[in-house]
Amino acid sequence: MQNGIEASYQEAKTLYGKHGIDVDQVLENLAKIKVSMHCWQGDDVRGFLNRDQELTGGIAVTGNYPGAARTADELRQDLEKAFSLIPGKHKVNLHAIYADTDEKVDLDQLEPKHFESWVAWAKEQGLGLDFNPTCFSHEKSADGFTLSHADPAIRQFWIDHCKASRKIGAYFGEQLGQTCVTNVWIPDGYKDIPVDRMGPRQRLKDALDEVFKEELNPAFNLDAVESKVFGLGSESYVVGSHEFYMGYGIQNNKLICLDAGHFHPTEMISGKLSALALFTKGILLHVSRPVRWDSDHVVIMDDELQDIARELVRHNLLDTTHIGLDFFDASINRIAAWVIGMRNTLKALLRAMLEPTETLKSIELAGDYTSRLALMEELKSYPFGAVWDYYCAKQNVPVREEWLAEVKAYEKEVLVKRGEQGVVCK
Ligand code: RNT
Ligand code: ZN
Repeated sequence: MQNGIEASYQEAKTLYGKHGIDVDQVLENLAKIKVSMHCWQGDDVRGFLNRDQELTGGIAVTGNYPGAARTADELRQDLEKAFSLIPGKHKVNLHAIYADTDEKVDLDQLEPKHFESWVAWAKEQGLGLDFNPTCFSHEKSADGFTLSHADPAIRQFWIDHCKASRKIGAYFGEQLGQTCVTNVWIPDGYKDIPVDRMGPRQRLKDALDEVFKEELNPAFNLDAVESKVFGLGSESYVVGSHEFYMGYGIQNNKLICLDAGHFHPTEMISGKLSALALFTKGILLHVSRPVRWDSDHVVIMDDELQDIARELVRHNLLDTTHIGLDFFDASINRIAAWVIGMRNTLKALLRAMLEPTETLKSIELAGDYTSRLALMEELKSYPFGAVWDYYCAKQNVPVREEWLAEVKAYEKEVLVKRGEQGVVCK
């Protein structure tokens, strides 16, 4: 271990120890947390199934940084690079369009066999997998509707796709011995003020009932539903709103997915966790960063990220919460984007775990709000960085910004040698 890291760690341990925190134990607990890293940051949500389709559904990737992965092998290589710079063992979150096959197959016909290479790779790397049906970037979603489409044939296509996706999720879970979360998000909505707000919601409810009809082993697959309240092209009305999915999820025992970017600009998901947790069997998080809108910027160590982490730790929600990332920035090195988002998420969890929760709670209960504020503010400058550095060193990943040099070297050796985006080299 580098000079100074161990010594700083020991000093930090003494300081936290005064508040009764066992820092070694904290690091053991941190190592058990898996964060699901979203594959789609690696290639701007293009996937491999129908790469000629433009990205639709109101999700937009801006930027043209060189080196986006064009094949499953390239994406896996990039994911491996990123994971080598992130402490811990984690999961990869796949979308249906990332099927790795030479077969010409449409979304409603997908099967586990189209993902065999991902499973083999995940086994070899010791990773878990999560999954998502891709209800966008397809000719059948061109008018902005999928599971709530008024045309029964189109609706059926998306129902079949979501059913197929759950089976792929269960296959991941069974093969890897780790539960897969299959998350349904659809873009359905209207740009302008609708007349009938209920019809599409009734159709979505019925379609979901159909999708989830088949019971799957919850040890292998858990279903989640993701809401939003507005989007590009669905500014006036979103079928799968927060209330819709909160109702559906609670009534049907589904995980409710909260995406940090899917609410009104000052509405924070951290504040929702303690309420939702009392009524749901679990929560899926899409940790993201909205800048003025649902812009999906790279996750940084901002107040909301720390509040999310604090809520999970203070209320013991880590066992029932599935933490995933969801952002896409093509204006910077895509591997750096992953590493920054993952390291920040883990670092925020560590900071939260280094808080003297019980002391703070008892001060609050005693009504001593002066001490509560004073302590919470002082704790902000406690040396969590020394603990984080030690953790990275112990986990054999680069300490502090040392990882950046590795990303730059990889960019030079691998990424810039890739051709223009869109040129697929098999
Ligand atoms: C879109 C949702 C959704 C997607 C991914 C690609 O607003 O956040 O989770 O970002 O499925
Ligand atoms: Zn999301």
